Amino acid sequence: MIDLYTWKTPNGWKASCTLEELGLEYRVEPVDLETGAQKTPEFLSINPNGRIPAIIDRDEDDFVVFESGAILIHLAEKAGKLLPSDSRGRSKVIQWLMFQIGGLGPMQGQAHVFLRTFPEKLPSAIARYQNETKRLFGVLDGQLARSEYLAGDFSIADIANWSWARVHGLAGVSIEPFPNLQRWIATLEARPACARGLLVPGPTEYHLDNLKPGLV
Ligand SMILES: N[C@@H](CCC(=O)N[C@@H](CS)C(=O)NCC(=O)O)C(=O)O
Repeated sequence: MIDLYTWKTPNGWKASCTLEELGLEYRVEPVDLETGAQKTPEFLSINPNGRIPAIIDRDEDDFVVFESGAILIHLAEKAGKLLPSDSRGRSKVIQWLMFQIGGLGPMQGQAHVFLRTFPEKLPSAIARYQNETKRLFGVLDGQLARSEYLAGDFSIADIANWSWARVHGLAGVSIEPFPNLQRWIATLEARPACARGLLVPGPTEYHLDNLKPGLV
């Protein structure tokens, strides 16, 4: 049994969609970012970084994992799925997972913040992060022109990047120039397990006219 601490955001969906895809049993502990639940002493004792997601693996002496990439690897290894065991196959998946964690997530997240929630409108900051997000979408599109999924078979790398790319509109970056990215987003949206994961811990309230500061 896994306890999943999460909220309705791309990094949260990475964990919930992975759990659904793997068919692992889990319990949801909502961490309402809008009330600051992620900064309470109780949650900071689970994730000292005060961000979601985090898990507690009850089958492994209550082993705690924070950082979404580490969570996805832990879950994939636990289930023996979505991460190859041979060293090169595994490396390819981890490369594209790191691409999301170190690149797409931070850049797209900042594009969203500077575009929609930052108190000042700074055109140069907005352009910087939107351009970088667009460049990274181009990298994904190029890879997806060569293969159906990012790293061989469907994997945790796909779930991680898709969780962000699907909400490109929040960052104001169009995917219109990227047909392979569009095709792959549609493929993942159609997976029943991914669709279930997107409803954890509840239906999303992401409407472009109803965005709260700093939650991505
Ligand atoms: N590097 C972290 C980033 C986690 C993260 O930024 N989570 C956001 C939600 S998508 C969050 O908890 N934001 C609340 C806050 O910053 O207080 C990971 O990949 O787990």
